[in-house]
Amino acid sequence: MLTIHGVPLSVHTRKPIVTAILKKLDYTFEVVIPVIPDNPPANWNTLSPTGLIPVLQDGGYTLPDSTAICLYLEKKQPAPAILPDDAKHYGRVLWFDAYAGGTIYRHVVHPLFIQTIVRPNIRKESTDKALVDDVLNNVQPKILNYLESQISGKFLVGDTMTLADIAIVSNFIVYHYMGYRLDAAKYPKLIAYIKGIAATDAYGKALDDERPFVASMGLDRSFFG
Ligand SMILES: N[C@@H](CCC(=O)N[C@@H](CS)C(=O)NCC(=O)O)C(=O)O
Repeated sequence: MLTIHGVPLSVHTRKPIVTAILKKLDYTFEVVIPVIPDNPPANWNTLSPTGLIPVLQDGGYTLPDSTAICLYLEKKQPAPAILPDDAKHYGRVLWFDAYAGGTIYRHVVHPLFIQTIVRPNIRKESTDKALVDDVLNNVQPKILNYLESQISGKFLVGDTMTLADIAIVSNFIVYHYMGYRLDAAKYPKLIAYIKGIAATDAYGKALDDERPFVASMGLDRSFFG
């Protein structure tokens, strides 16, 4: 049995969850909230060398990092594939996965999450509004324009859901949960794309499963119906 350690809400934890659901792999879930001091289990440093979530356990085998876990699950249960056979498609999927974690999360979703959720709700500190404005006005437009230019159908690469869609959309789930919205006049394809991926069976099930946690955090899931 697979165990995924993390938070249902987390951008990176959602990647192995959607992948496991898509591949019909049974898993159990262990909640670990790294931003809350002393929350991690006693052996957390051994399970997660970075202290970050997610971490997978498969029997005695332990694997951190969302991308490593998704690629492991791809080998364990190849169908349906989240990585294409075609070399160029394969390369593009890995690129979008890297862009999701290294750029969208790191420079947009993570700073917004710290300022919008962690500081006011968990640490009881004030939000740095100038930092939020800088992300929204100066950092995100280049990223959103780029994504808008890359979307030509239901999926980012090829004609089935890949790790690219799983990783990119996971960022925008949290973005919308925090109450931020994309400008429909500027990003119509991106908005339709996010809604389309979120409505697929596997993504929809993952989002349904995280409803109680989202509600308990007082987050806004109105964008997803
Ligand atoms: N490269 C890692 C990044 C994981 C990551 O940044 N996880 C976030 C949650 S989405 C986390 O653990 N944040 C807690 C912290 O920064 O202390 C992966 O893909 O798993």
